[in-house]
Amino acid sequence: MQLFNDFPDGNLVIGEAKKTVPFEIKRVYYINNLFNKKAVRGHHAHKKLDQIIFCINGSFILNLDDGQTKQKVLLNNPYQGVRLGPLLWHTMEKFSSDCVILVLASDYYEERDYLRNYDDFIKYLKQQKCL
Ligand code: T46
Repeated sequence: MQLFNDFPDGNLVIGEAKKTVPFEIKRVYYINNLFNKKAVRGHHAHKKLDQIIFCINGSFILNLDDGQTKQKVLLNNPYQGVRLGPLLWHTMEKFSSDCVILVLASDYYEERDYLRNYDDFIKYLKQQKCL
């Protein structure tokens, strides 16, 4: 992403498909109204979908798991996204009440691309010879 830092008149952040964003963007979605302090979203992995996830306001914790290694990432910088590639089990939690999440996705919504059960995720990794 490209940042034009025009402070005090505001910042401009730009992403261009296949330039600063490493794939063709077919879908954009955002998540807000994250007032429930106990909310945990995600609990899934994608088979093929590539995504970049940004916290464009506030903060939250992104938990990543590739079946072998677990990682916790604090997202609190609107200028730095995290690549959320395929076959990464992820959950999102500890949202600040002003949190706004923006996601750039490489494909249209397709429920068949989701692995929403952790055991199925591990089985799928083994089938794909990733484990
Ligand atoms: C992801 C994380 C970061 C649609 O119908 N179209 C869409 O484009 C999306 C994103 C969702 N939905 C439906 C599917 C569910 O019935 O909206 C409902 C809530 O989706 P979900 O529970 O998957 O929401 P999150 O926040 O757990 O996950 C979302 C994305 O779905 C997922 O791809 O990687 O954000």
